[in-house]
Formats: sequence, structure tokens, C-alpha cells
Amino acid sequence: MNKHMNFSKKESRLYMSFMYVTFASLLIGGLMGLLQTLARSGEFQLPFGINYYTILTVHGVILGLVLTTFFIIGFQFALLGKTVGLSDKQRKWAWISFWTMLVGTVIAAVTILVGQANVLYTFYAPLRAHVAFYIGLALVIVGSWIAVFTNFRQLYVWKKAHPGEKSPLLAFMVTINMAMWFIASLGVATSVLVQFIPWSLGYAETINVLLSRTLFWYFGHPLVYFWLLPAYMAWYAIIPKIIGGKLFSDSLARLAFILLLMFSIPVGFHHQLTEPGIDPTWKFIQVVLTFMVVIPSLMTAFSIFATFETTGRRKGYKSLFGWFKKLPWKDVRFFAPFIGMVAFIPGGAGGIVNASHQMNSLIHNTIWVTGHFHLTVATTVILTYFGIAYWLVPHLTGRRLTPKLNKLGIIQTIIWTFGMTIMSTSMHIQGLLGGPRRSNFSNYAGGAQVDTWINYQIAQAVGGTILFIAIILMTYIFIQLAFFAPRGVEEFPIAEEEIDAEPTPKILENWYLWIGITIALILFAYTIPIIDILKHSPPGSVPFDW
Ligand code: HAS
Ligand code: CU
Repeated sequence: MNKHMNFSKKESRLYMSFMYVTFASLLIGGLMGLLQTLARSGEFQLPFGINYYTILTVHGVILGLVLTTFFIIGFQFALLGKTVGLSDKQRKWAWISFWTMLVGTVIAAVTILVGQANVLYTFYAPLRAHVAFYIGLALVIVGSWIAVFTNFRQLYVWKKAHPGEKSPLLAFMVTINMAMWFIASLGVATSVLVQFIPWSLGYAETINVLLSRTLFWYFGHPLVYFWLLPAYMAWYAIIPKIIGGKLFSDSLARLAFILLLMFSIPVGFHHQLTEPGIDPTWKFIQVVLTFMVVIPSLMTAFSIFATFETTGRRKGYKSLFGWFKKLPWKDVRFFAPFIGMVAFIPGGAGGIVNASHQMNSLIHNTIWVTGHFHLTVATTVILTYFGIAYWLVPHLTGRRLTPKLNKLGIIQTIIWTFGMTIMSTSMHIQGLLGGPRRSNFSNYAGGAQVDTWINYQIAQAVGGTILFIAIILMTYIFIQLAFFAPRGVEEFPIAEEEIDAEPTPKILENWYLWIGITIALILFAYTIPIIDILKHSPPGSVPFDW
């Protein structure tokens, strides 16, 4: 399909449906976040006897799992629609995927809202939820698998029609992300089907806690990369076009994605470093692999910087940093993702701290970790998603991002940055002072250390309030772009390769090889520890209901 052409109405409606769920989730989830920070400030009582852990679960599930998955799958469908096409039959499957996920989401959300699933988004055993919660999650996963196979099919059909050609870069990237997602979600699906559902129904009296957490984190780390990769797609292949440049290197981008596929999965133990029952040798091995997965992110940082510089120099800015000033700062399609990139410098550095065993023992289970993921997912990733939405939504609705909306977007980004800097910084500091995460306000019966926390908690409420203002503004912009902005044509920006670019090596598209290595690494990192867990676990745990 010609990328300057708009999608057919039928296709646009499909992709937009995912966007509606995304932005509705943002508003609901954001409101929960606000309530949490207010409750933790100690100055505010949740109304109507609402349980703190109910809103914390809604917040994590709706933003971490629902918003992300809907945005990603919708965006990726749009990318494939643009680069390799979507047939009528594939469109039907895409709708089935959407509705399966939506039904699952509604079931899980209602279960949480009626207070039957106060288990947070990680649903750690032995916390037990009503079985409907797990069934809802399982449906979301099944729905996403339908999208996975539809996406694979889209690329396959294109390949058949274009023998010998390399796949479009964005289609390649989507395929990597979906392959990673599929392999990873097998872990959590197994845990939900084999462990949680029978246990929640009472067929199994106990649950193997360590196994359930291990299967969760086998999925949970690649999950964060499932969020990040669509942002990387935009950084590699869309931002260069927006700033008036070309793709830095097709091969480097593909190689980075392959490395992310290989090393994102066999690293879940870095979330379980303090967990007893896993041999430290295997923790060490997975930490080494964690440091491997940092490499493609560093490659990404390098190539983005290089794109900025080459684009600027080509436009004739010669001094050392002259090109930097000329980046399109007033274009929100660039500005919002750029702030996302900047946030990833401390966010990524914090990740490296987390992954270092000794330092992990200082920050694990403290609110430092919450600070870390509000920089990574709630700034880097979400601001890039917003940056995408500013052109994708009007492209789909046949409207325009007017100068006024563009300006509002810039203001939105600035408010977000301001609020998040306050909130995330105070979370990091409070974490270093031992302040716990995942917990309601408490003065823990006093004590000198506890007294040092409260000011940071108040700062978090201030930051959280500012962030909520930014969320309202974003919702307003979304509604404008979806329904009210003037009609027009908005570009779907996809960067092109340099004319004299080196050809991309064929081996980069050898799926058997890369998926083979991925599976080999997973088997290497997980087989023996899982056998150990199965053989030596203490008696399973009875449910902890509340
Ligand atoms: Fe993390 C916990 C380690 C990245 C999200 N992480 C979490 C949790 C979440 C999360 C949600 O090892 C909490 C889970 C829970 O509920 O318990 N994380 C890492 C490491 C990385 C990392 C090593 N995390 C992410 C990303 C996330 C995310 C990405 C979401 C999207 N994380 C951990 C560990 C824990 C953890 C432990 C467990 C802690 C515990 O004990 O519970 C790395 O992948 C980071 C690599 C990234 C970089 C940065 C590269 C910089 C770039 C930007 C370039 C900028 C430019 C612009 C060019 C090395 C690409 C510059 C312009 C200028 C002008 C300056
Ligand atoms: Cu991780």
C-alpha cells in the first residue's frame, strides 16, 4: 500500500478501536494512580471504604497490561497494514483478537472492581483472586495470540508475493516483538491454567509459590520489552522521517531487535534475586544475560544520536553541537518521544543498578523500583506512544494535528515531565531510605527511619496530581484528534534508507536461526532451575484471601 494513502474506512475503524481502549484505560488507570499517591500522603482517606489494594490492582492491570497491550497490538496492526497489507480475512481475525481481548479485560476489570481480586498486577501467590480474574487474563492472552498469528500470516503472505525481497523493516520488527511475546506468554499462560485456575476453584488445595513466580517472571521481563519495542520501532524507523532524515542503518536496527528477542527472555531471575530456593549460580547466569540485553539498548542510543547528528549536518549545521539546536523542537511528534529517550538514560541506569545483585538487595521491594518503572514504562514508553498517537490517530480519522493541538501536546509533554520528575525522583530517594513499595499509608508505629519517608510521599502526591492534569489534557487531545479536529491528511511517517546504503545481510532474516538460539538460551537458563524447583520446593501454600 502507498504510504501516503489513507487506510480504507474498514481498516481505520479496526486500528482506532484499539486506540479507544488505550485512551480510556489511560484515564481510568491514571485516576487510580492519583488516588494512590493521595492515600500514601497520609492526608487523604479513600472514599466509600474503597480498599487501597483494589485501586492499586486496577492501576497496574489497566495501565501495565491493558493500555499497553491494546496500544501495541493496534499500532502494530497499523504498521503491518501500511507495510505489508491486511486482507479481508485477516481483518476478521484481527477483530476476533480485539473482541477476545476486550471481553477478557472487562471480566478481569469487573472482578477487580468488586473487590474480588486485590492481588496487584503480578498476582503473586499465595494471594488469591476469584477465578474470573484469571479467566479474564487468560482471554486477553488468547486474544493477543490471535493477533500474533494474524501478524505472522500477514508477513508470510507478503513474502510469498515478493520472493527474494527483504521484508519491510517495520514488519520485521513487529514480527520479532510478536515472536517474543508469544514465547514469553506461554509461561504465564501455563501458570494461570495449570496452577492458578485449579487452585482458585479449590480443586488444588495448595500452590507452588516459587514455581508460579518463576513462570510469571519468565514472562514478566520480556513483558517490559514488549512495551519498549514499539517505542524502539518509532525511534528507529519513524522519528528519522519526522526530523527530515533517513534510516541510520537497516541492518543495525534488525540486529538490535534480534538481540532483544534472544536476550529478553532468559533473564527473569533478576526479579527474583532475593527469592530463596533458586541456586545463586543460576541467578548469576541470568544476571549475565541481563547485561547482554542492555547491549541492544546501547546500540539504539548510539544509532539515534547518529541519526540526529547526520540529519543536522546534512542540513548544513557544522559546529560540534549546532545540529542539536535545529532538531524540530516545536513538533510534538518529535518532542514527546525525545523526552522519552532522555528519561531512558536514568531509567536504564536504574535498571542496571537493579540487576546488580548486591545493589538489588538494597532496593528490592522498595519504592525505588516503582520509581524505576515510572521512568521506563510511564515516561520513555508512554511518551513515545503519545508521540505516535499525535499522527496515527488523525491519520486514521482523516483529520489533522492542528498547530493548536500540536502546542497543547508540547504543553502536555512538559507537564508530564515536570510531574514525573518530582514523583519518580522522590520515589527513588525514599526507596534508598527503605520505604516499601506495594503498600498503603502507614506510620509503622513511628520510628526515626519512617519519619524520613513522609515528605517524599507528599512529594509523590504533588507529582501524581500534576501527572493527572497531564492525563486529562492528553485525553482532551485524543478526543479532539478522534472526533473534532478539522478534516485533512496527516502523514504516516516511515523513514527511508539512504540510497547508497549497504545491502542488509540475508542472514538477519533467518527466523529458524534466531528463534532456535532464543529457545536454546531459554532452555539453558531455565531447565535446571525449574527441575530444582519442582523437586525441592517446600509444601505448596494455601490461599491467602482477604
Ligand atoms: Fe526494569 C524492575 C532491570 C529496563 C520496567 N522494570 C522493573 C519493573 C518494571 C520494569 C515494570 O534487574 C517492576 C516489576 C515489578 O512489579 O516487580 N530494567 C532492568 C534493566 C533494564 C530495564 C537491566 N525495565 C526496563 C524497561 C522497562 C522496565 C525498558 C519498561 C518499559 N528492572 C530491572 C530489575 C528489576 C526491574 C533487576 C527488578 C527489581 C526488583 O528487585 O524488584 C535495561 O534493559 C535497561 C537498558 C537501557 C539502557 C538505556 C539506553 C538509553 C537509551 C536512550 C538514548 C537517548 C538518546 C537521547 C539518544 C542502558 C536507548 C539523548 C539526548 C540527550 C540530549 C541526552
Ligand atoms: Cu526485568
